[in-house]
Amino acid sequence: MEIRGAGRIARAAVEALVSQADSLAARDLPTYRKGMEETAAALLATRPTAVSLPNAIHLVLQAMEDAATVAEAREAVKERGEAFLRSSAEAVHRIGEIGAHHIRDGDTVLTHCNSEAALACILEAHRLGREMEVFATEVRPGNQGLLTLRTLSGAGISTHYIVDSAVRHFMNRVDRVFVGADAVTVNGAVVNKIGTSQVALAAHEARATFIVAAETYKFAPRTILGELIEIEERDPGEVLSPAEASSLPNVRVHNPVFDVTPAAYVDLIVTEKGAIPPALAYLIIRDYLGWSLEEFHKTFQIDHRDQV
Ligand code: RI2
Repeated sequence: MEIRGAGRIARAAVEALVSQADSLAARDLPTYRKGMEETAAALLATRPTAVSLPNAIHLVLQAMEDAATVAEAREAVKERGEAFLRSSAEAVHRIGEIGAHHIRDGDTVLTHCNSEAALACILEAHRLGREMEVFATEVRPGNQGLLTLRTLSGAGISTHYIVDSAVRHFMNRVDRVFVGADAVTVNGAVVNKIGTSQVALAAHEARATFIVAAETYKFAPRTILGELIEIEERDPGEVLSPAEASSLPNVRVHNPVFDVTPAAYVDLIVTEKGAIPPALAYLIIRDYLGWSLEEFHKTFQIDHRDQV
């Protein structure tokens, strides 16, 4: 929880890989590869939901594939890692530029949680001189809404702070909802901070446009195979203090930190490659992440009959 936001999590993991690539001592290439893979496994185990993490790690480790020596592998990982860090920052910038087109002068925008990509759209619209008001939610139990408030207030944007359960109450005043994503599945469903799906339902009912800002590496290739995104459950103590909980022996506290918004409630996904309807998620996975169903079959030697 020290590092918030799916994009920042991926960048922190890549920075760790680059640093490990530099310092890992190994006599031969297989030992070096094994050491890097162990590092990757440790990083992957930190957060189960944000698919930006495995996507970024996979991309960087793949760079070692053609290396013939330890020195070549080390250089390749560093180069690929640094390229990822640059392109990831550029992606957020580009998403901001594209997303800002969807905010009109006079709009009221609502955002939930603290997404760098979603905020980039709001900040860019503000920079372009669009008059707007923003509603930002509290985001129980982690209170990431406070981070959002600091960014918005710091930029001089007029902001209303509301508890999560007040979203529907205010939704009739909202024109656009902007949220980020921890993962986007092949069918365009969006996995994001808990409460996002309720925001989407309220937006749908009130006919407010629901826009997701997500870099292409937030799209989840393995969902092509029907794999589900694991929803992280965090410590119940974040919701109810252990002292309170111990006085309530018949109560079980649940703390899922992400939820799934079906594609039907998503109007647009703004990526650095352009804004797409959720139905085009497969194209992002195939064309920008390089994974197609055919590739999965080749890589994992999956028999078509097993897919039925
Ligand atoms: P960016 C965050 O989750 C929030 O769910 C946010 O909407 C999403 O990541 C995307 O954030 P967490 O990883 O990558 O902080 O756009 O739990 O910053």
